[in-house]
Amino acid sequence: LHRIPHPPHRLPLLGDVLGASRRTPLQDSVRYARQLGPIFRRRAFGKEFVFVWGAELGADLADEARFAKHVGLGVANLRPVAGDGLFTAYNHEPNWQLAHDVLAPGFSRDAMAGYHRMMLDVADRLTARWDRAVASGSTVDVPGDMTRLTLETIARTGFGHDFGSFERSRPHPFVTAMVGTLGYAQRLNTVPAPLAPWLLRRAGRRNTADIALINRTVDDLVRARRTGRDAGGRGRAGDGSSGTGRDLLDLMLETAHPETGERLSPENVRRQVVTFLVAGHETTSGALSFALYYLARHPDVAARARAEVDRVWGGTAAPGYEQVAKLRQIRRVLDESLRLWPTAPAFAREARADTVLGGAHPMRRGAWALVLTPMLHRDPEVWGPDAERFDPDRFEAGAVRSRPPHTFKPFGTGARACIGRQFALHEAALVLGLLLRRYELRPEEGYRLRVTERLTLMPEGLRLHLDRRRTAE
Ligand code: MNH
Repeated sequence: LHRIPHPPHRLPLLGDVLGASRRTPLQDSVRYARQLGPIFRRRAFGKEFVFVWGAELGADLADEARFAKHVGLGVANLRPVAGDGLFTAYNHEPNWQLAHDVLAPGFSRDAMAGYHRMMLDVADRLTARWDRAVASGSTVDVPGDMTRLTLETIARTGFGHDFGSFERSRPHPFVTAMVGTLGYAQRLNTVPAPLAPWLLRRAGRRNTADIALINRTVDDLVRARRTGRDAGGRGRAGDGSSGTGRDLLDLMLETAHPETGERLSPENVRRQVVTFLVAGHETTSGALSFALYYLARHPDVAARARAEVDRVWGGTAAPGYEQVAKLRQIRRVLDESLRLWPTAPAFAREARADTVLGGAHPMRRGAWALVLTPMLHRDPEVWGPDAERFDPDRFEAGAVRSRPPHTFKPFGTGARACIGRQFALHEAALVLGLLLRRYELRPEEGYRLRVTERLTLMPEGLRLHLDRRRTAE
C-alpha cells in the first residue's frame, strides 16, 4: 500500500480533505487522479480508498477469474433499503443467483419488445408537457423531466404502476424519499463511522422516514398485484401485442427457478422492486440529461442525428421496436455522453484470492479497489490528447475496434454488470429520437455545466429552450 501515491498534504484524523468537498467526492477524485496517476489512495475520515483507472489496471480488475464485485461504500450504505436485492447483494448470498435467473427473461429481447409500446406512451406524456412549454415560451427543466420519464417508464413496464409524475408539479414523494436515501448513503462516507449516529442524527431520522415511505409504496404496489388490481396502473407488459406477456413483478411472483424450483420470498420481492425502481431510473435520467446537454451544445451533432431519425423513421407517428436500434448516431451520442459522465461513476472490485494487481501491487484475498470510470474514460493514452472533448465519432465501429478492451465500462463489468443495460439504451435512444424529431434544442444563455453527485451524477440546473420543428407533424 505504501507504494501507492496519495495527495501530498495529509492531515491527522481528517486525511486528504484539503481542497476537497463533501458534495463532490467523485469530481475531487478525478482531480486527484490527474495528479497522481492510474492508481492512488485517498484517505478521508479514517477510511482509506484505493482508486484505479488506466487501460492496464482496469483490464486486470475486469478479470473475473481473479476479481469480483465488492459490495462496499455507497453500495453497502444502501443495504438498509435495498437489502439483498440484485444490486446490493453480496456475491455469496443465494438470493443473487436466484433473482438473477428468475428475472433474466424480463430483460430478454422479447420482453423489451413488449415494453416498447409503454415506453412510447410515457414519452408521449413528456412531449405533451414540452409542447406546453413551447406554447408558453418557457424553458424546460431537463433533469426533472427526465426523472419523471424514467421513473414512469420503469414503474409501468416493470410493475404496471403509474406514479403520475407528469401530472405533478413537484416530484412524487417516492422520488423525494429516494433522493434523500441516496444522498444519505453518500454522506455516510464523509463522516467517521463511529461518529455517524451522532453527527447525522437528524439526517438519520429523516432517512428512517424515507425508507419507511419507500417500503410502504412498494408494499402497496405488490399487494395490488397480488389481489389482482394494479394500483393506478394503466396496462401492463402483458397487454402488448408482442413480448413475453409478463412484467418483472409477474416473474417474481409467479415463476420458480427453472432448475431448483425455488421462489423469491415476499421480503426479497420487496427488495427487488425497490432496487429496480431506484437503479432503473436515476442513472438513465442522468444519461439522458447529459446527452441533451451535449446535443444542445453541439448543433452539428444534433443535426446529423436528427437527419438519421428523419431518414429511418420517416413520418411514422409511432416508431416500432426495430426502428430504435437503427439510430446509430443517437447511440453514439449516448455512448459518448456516458464516456464523459458515466452516471454510476465508480464500481468496486475485490480480489478472490491473494493476487498481484498489474504485476506490481499485492492484494490480499478480499482487498478491494474502486474503478474510477470517468477517469478510465478520459485516459489520454486510450482516448487521445483530446479525451476531454465531446466527439460521438469515437464510437464509430472502426474506432471502437482499435481501442484496448475494458476501457469503456459505464455499465460495470462481469457477472454483476448492469442487468438493465439494454433496457436503458432502448428507452434513451427512443426518447432522444422522438425529441430530436420534434424540437430544436437551445442551451440557456450563460449555462455552465455543473455536476451534482448523490452516488449518481446529474447536470445541475440544466434548462433548455425548445422550438418546435416546422417539418414535424
Ligand atoms: Mn444498472 C448494476 C450502471 C440502468 C438495474 N448498473 C449496474 C452497475 C452499473 C450500472 C455501473 C454495476 C455496479 C457495480 O458493479 O457495483 N445502470 C447503469 C447505468 C444505467 C443503468 C449507467 C443507465 C444509463 N440499471 C439500469 C436500469 C436498470 C438497472 C434501467 C433496471 C431496469 N443495474 C441494475 C441492476 C444492477 C445494476 C439490478 C445490479 C446487477 C447485479 O449485480 O446483478
